Amino acid sequence: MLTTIFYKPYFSTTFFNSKNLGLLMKNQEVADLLREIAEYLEITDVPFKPRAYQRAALVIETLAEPIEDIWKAGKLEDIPSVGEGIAKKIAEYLEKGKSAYLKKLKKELPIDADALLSVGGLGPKKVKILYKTLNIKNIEDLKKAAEQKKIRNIEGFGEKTENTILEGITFLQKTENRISLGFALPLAESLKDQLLASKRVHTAEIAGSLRRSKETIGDIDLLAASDNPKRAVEAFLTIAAPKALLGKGEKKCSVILTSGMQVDLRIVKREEFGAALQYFTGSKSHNIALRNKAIKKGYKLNEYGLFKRNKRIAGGTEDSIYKKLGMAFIPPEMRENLGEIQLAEKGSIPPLVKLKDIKGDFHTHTIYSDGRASIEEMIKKAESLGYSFIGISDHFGHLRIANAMDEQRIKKQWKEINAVQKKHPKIKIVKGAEVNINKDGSLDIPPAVLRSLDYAIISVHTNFKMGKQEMTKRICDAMEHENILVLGHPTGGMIGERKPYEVDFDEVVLAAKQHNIALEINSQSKRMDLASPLAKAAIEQGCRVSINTDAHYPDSLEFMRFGVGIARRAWAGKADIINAKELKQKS
Ligand code: DGT
Ligand code: CA
Ligand code: CA
Ligand code: ZN
Repeated sequence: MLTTIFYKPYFSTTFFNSKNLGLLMKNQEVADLLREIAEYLEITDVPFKPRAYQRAALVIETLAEPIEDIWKAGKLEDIPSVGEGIAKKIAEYLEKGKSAYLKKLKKELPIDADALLSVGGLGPKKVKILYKTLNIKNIEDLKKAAEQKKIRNIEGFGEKTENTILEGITFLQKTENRISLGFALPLAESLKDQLLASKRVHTAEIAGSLRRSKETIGDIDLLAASDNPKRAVEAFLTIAAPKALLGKGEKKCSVILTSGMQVDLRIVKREEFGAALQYFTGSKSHNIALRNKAIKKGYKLNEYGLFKRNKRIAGGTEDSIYKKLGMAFIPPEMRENLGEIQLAEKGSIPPLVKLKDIKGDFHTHTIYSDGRASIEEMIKKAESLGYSFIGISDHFGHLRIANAMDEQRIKKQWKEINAVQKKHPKIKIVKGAEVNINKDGSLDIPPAVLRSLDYAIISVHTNFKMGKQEMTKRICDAMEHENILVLGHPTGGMIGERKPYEVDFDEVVLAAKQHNIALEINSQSKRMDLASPLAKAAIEQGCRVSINTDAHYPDSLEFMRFGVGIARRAWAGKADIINAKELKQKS
């Protein structure tokens, strides 16, 4: 299972640049194909090969060039980690749109490997046993067998595993249709930009949970103002090229994109735009509370405006509505009916952290561990973002799959950092490491090396399955060590893939506060960890937060904005975020 942890989350933002939105789709398709092949090989117990396929998938998904171009130039084998065998399979897929090899693997092992492996607690070995003993081929079979208490009787499974499987299925069904903010936002922005460029609308805006920066999105809501709604809808349908049309009216439509994401578009009149934006931004409970405030004042509030008797008194802008209701403007991220309306009435909405407040990133990887770029490439990108510092935190220790560094390699890395630092004097490079928290709460790093770092990020990458108490003790014990700046991805969840491990979060917050360790908001698309409710709770307890990208590729440093959105949902101000301050000299 480790493989999925390290290879799945690193998604290049280049994939979603509007100019190559379509072109790089194939790269993702090919990466998905190779991963699926890897899964079948892993279940069939083929040695080494699965890892090779996974490596190739990771490389291809972050390529900035369309894979078809590379194939046409006959250069597939020039791609790092792509050998002759894998190149042949890619070529076949690009030529025919399918893979005979995968078909053969599926024939030999007729199960839905992808789905079964995404259930928490199930690895390749267990999937194989379940197939051999109970003929379990898909999630339905699995659920039925678990409910009928058949799984507990298989050797090596037991009642606990059976329950874990059932919980895993419930989790998947609850989350499978929600998409990470990190995937949905660039796509929605591209659609919005193209709609604006079509000149069929005056204005367009992203609404719904996406505008509120929620970590996962049910569907994309787009809103536009136009005098000719019918033509605006037609323009949108041409741009979106959906694979399915769920509904279409004079002023709206609802579609499913080829990526599977749902988009709702509504077209309104210019003078209604602010009211519609307010309404369709939600949240629903914020809107209900706001509508009640309006009623108390003798007004009526709906998606067309704020009305006194039947006269519209506000609605062109959101600002005008909040103002007429006697409130300060409420940032979309705060609109969850958690007390923000009362604050707005008192005029005391706190100033929230902004992307431009961010001075640097503490969590990044380079080719010294499992990153894809050199130290200098990462530094150059950080400089282009205007950062005053950047922390390099390659994995250290025994995590083989993450290509973790040992003492010799980290010393070599420091030399290179010193050299790069000389070439780039304007940005301060800090020497960090990401250290695995061992099962017993010790750290996978010799104390002397830990002390010689500028800082360490500690995180859980192994042994996710343990009791709540045990996990809490493990993490709190680990925080006792010196020189720790950040607890990385504190809950360990992966959106749509793995639920968070069990831990007493209040205890973690207390320990972090006591040792002056910041909790991370990891902005990697698959992680978004901490999510906003926990980040908010931590900040309320006086705990500090570090918003990091966990970038394994230069462009991934741009994931920072997702984390900032989550921090804003947590009502974070600049002072709550350790990387919204200049670096302190190490004492
Ligand atoms: P999602 O898509 O599940 O991540 O969450 P939202 O918040 O984007 O929800 P969605 O797409 O169903 O609706 C978009 C917004 O439209 C929602 O935030 C508030 C507004 N809205 C939708 N249905 C209702 C409703 O029945 N009453 C009120 N007051 N507002 C609604
Ligand atoms: Ca939505
Ligand atoms: Ca919607
Ligand atoms: Zn990392």
